Amino acid sequence: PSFTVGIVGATGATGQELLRLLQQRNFPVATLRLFASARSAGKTVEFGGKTVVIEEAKPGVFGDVDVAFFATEGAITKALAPDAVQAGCLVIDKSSAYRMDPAVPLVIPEINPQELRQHHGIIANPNCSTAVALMALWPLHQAFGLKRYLAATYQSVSGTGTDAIDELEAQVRAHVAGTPITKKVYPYQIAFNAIPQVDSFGADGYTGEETKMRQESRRIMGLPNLPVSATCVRVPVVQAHSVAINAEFERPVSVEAARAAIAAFAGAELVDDPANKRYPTPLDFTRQVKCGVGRIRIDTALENGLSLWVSGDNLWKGAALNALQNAELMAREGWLKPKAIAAA
Ligand code: 11C
Repeated sequence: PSFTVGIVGATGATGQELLRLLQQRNFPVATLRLFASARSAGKTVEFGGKTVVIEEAKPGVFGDVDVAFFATEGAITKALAPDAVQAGCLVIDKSSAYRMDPAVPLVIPEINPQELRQHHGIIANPNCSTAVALMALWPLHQAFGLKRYLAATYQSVSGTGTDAIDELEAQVRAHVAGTPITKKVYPYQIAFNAIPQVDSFGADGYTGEETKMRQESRRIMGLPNLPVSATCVRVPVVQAHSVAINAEFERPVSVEAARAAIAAFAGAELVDDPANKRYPTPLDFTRQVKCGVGRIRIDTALENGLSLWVSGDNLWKGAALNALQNAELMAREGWLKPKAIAAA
């Protein structure tokens, strides 16, 4: 079957990648409906040789939509998703709005696909840093039993959105031209810098992003007490996040067995040949389906520990791709049906 597909937040960084992926991966789209803020309504987008006019995202627009990808901030999802669900539309949300709601499955299809069956109209997708980290940690957990992990992220500016990409580029240009550098999106200059703050601070001193990594890792891997401590850092990279991970396991580890586990996992590509300077970088893993894992070595400070590095596209596996993979799996399994067929 083919579907009436909606994208809410069609003009944003994730929405744009979703449009690219829908075409590239041949998702069965019968009709495409694009929604964005009133500001973008009326603009047009080319999709599959047709011109699609962007409509204002507002209640009442989901009547004939089978599946809507929400590529928006949590507040917008919260305001519109209940209306879409009411209209019988499956909501696949990339925001943080429903990730910790026990009634909403939070799914990475390579890890917990079975949970897609237990939805009540909304499927949540993980935070981008969590998704990228778990593409390395899940196969290692399968191999050795994950006990705890520590992480430091190197997050690209596209995680913040298109304004942040523009800000980085403008600051680089100003630097080269010798003109004053201005900032609006981030509290500090991002060009030629690193900012150890992603999202706002909680009472415990951790940022929202760091807390999400802990909570979402636990939920997706089904390890409710897993100790996780992260430091999330914004770096002047446009697309693809990287994470340096130190992980401790229940059972003895070896670099060879870890490499074999990563190489055998569908969500990861092993790039680990230090003698030849081969390891993943964000540029190499921009717009790639898999996340790159390398620099695997025995951790010198942890028991049964591994140190490693992973780079993966925050807008793909961290957002649009994971959302689409969830929809693809549901369509393949017959868990997602066009409304007309479902009603017959
Ligand atoms: C960033 N991870 O890179 C954020 C963006 O919870 O979906 C996405 C926030 C989220 O800034």
